[in-house]
Amino acid sequence: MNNKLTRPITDEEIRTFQEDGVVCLRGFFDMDWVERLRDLIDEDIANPSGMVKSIDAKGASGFFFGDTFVCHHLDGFKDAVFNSPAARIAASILKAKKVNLLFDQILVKEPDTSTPTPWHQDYTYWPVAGDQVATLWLALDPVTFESGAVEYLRGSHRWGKKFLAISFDPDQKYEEELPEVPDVEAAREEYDIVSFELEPGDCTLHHGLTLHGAQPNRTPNVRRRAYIQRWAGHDVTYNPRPNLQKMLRDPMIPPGAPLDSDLFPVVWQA
Ligand SMILES: O=C(O)CCC(=O)C(=O)O
Repeated sequence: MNNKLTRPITDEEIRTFQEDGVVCLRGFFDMDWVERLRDLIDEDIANPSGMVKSIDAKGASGFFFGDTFVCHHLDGFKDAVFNSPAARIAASILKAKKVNLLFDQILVKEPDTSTPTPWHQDYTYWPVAGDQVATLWLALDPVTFESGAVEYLRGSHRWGKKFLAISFDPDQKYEEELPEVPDVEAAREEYDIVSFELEPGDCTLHHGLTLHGAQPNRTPNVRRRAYIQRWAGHDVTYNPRPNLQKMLRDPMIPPGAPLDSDLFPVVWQA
C-alpha cells in the first residue's frame, strides 16, 4: 500500500477544481487499493455498521446501498483514510495546511438499480462552516453514464447559494430556511452538466457547494461501487445546527472551534 502521490497535483487541476467545482484525477489509487476496497465493501454489505440506511426509492428495482462512518466499523477503511493517497490529494486540491476527515462512506448501485441520486449539495448536510470542504469519490468499477456516473453542475459552487438538503432517509427531515434545489432533471439542457467516465482507481473531487446527482444504474451486469471520503481543510470550523445528517456521535467540540477530534481526525498536515 502506498500513500505517496504517484505524481504531484498540478496547478491546472487545482484551477479546474476552483473554477468548475469538480476535478477528475485518474489513476492515483492502484489496483491493490481498488481490490482491497472492493472486498471491504462486500464485507460491509454483508455486515453493515449501525449507520446503514435504506436509500432505495419506494418500489424501485435493484439495490442502492449506503453506509457511513465505515472507517469506524471496519479497520481496512481506517487504513484507506490514513494510508492511501486520499488525504494528500484532498489537501493539495484544497490548498489546505491540514485536512480533517469528516466521514467516509460507501455508495453501491447494483445492476438494474432504478433509484437516481437526487441533485443536491453536500455542504448543507454537515455541521461545518468555511470554504475548504470537498468530497473524494473513488471508482471501484468502470463507471459510465449508463451505470450511474455522478453528474455535476459546473461552477455551481460559485453561485453564492445554499440549498435545502434533500432527505434520502424517510426518518430524517431537513428544515433549514433555505431554497429548494432547482429541478435540474426537468430542464437539463439549461444547465452546464459535466460527468466523467471512470476506470477503477480514478477519482473525482468536488466542492461541498457543487450541485451534483447521479443517474440510476441501467446496466444489467455492471456494479457501481464507490468509496467516498468527505474532507475539510484548515479554514473549516464546527457549525452544529438542528436537523443535519446524523453523525456517528457528538464530536465533543464547541461550535466555532476547529474540527480536530477523534470523530473528525486530522489525517494530514504540512
Ligand atoms: O454516488 C452517488 O450516487 C452520489 C454521490 C454523492 O452524492 C456524493 O458523493 O456526494
